[in-house]
Amino acid sequence: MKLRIFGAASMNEVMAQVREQLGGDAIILSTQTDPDGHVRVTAAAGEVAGEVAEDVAGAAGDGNPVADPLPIIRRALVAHGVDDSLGDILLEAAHDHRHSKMTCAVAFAAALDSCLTFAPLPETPDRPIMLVGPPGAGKTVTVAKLAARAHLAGLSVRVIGADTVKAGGFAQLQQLAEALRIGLRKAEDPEELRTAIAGSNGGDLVIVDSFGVNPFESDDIDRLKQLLAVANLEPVLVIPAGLDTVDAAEIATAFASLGCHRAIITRLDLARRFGSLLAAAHASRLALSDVSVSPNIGDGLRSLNPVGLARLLLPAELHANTAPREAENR
Ligand SMILES: Nc1nc2c(ncn2[C@@H]2O[C@H](COP(=O)(O)OP(=O)(O)OP(=O)(O)O)[C@@H](O)[C@H]2O)c(=O)[nH]1
Ligand SMILES: [Mg+2]
Repeated sequence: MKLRIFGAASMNEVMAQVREQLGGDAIILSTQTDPDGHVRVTAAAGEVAGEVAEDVAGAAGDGNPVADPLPIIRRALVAHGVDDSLGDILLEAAHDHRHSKMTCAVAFAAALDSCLTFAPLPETPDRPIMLVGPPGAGKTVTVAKLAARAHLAGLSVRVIGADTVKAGGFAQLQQLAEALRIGLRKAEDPEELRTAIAGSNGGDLVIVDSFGVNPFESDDIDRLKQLLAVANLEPVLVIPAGLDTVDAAEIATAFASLGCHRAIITRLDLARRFGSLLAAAHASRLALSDVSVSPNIGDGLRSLNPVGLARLLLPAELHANTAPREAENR
């Protein structure tokens, strides 16, 4: 999703720019006419659909437009333990994006959008995905959630358990696979993984569960590299909220150097400060993908977008008629 601000001498001209650059389905968040007649429009890219569009519409209606959202955003950043250097970058971006008739959530979302990347997992990725991450991050539960989500959407799902380290790791997946009648295979080593992936051709979604990796241990990294080398896989980092900010940034950066482009954040329900999430995404340049807010497989995952993240970070009282947990769940 992209939030963009357009400006021109007339509304017609500005809307032509919006249509040209964001397409006919663009969502208009706010319009403003300056005293000199110059028109400014804030719009979100048209392909945002469903819950993202609801988020955008909701945030545009969150509270009243504030004359200066920066003090509120600054307080939120401090409360979440965002360090000064990243805080300054976000505040500067918010400063560039603010204008009247914009609610605090939308101004903050625009700043987050310009400093971080958001890329939800596609429903049917063009290559198998392998969830990777530190021990206990929530990889296996997230594999189960992704598989359940795809299965419920009527897609064909193949799961491959390649965690040969944790006793009971495969049994965890087996229970789910049996309940949903999802195809599950075990891969004890890289060669078996290669065979399992080759045998999964034709599935809409192929997901591999991997073992916990300490990214600061060269043996762990070598073993993960061997798994990643067997096929054209997309490794997706699974990292929990609530870590120390610097640790989270270093862990995410280490996994980015192993080929990850996206991160799924788990245990959002167990954390109250999300500075580490911002630090990890900014330092590693990983795109924020989905978030997990519960250990229950049925509770699934929610894709994260700039507006959802802004609402998560801002004080709940700014979300008129929106309970804090609901805001986080979007
Ligand atoms: N509260 C909460 N708990 C979670 C969430 N995701 C996972 N968990 C719990 O975190 C623990 C570890 O989850 P796993 O999926 O086994 O983690 P893993 O990364 O596969 O662990 P290893 O295979 O040992 O590396 C379990 O108790 C899960 O129920 C979440 O979003 N919220
Ligand atoms: Mg596991």
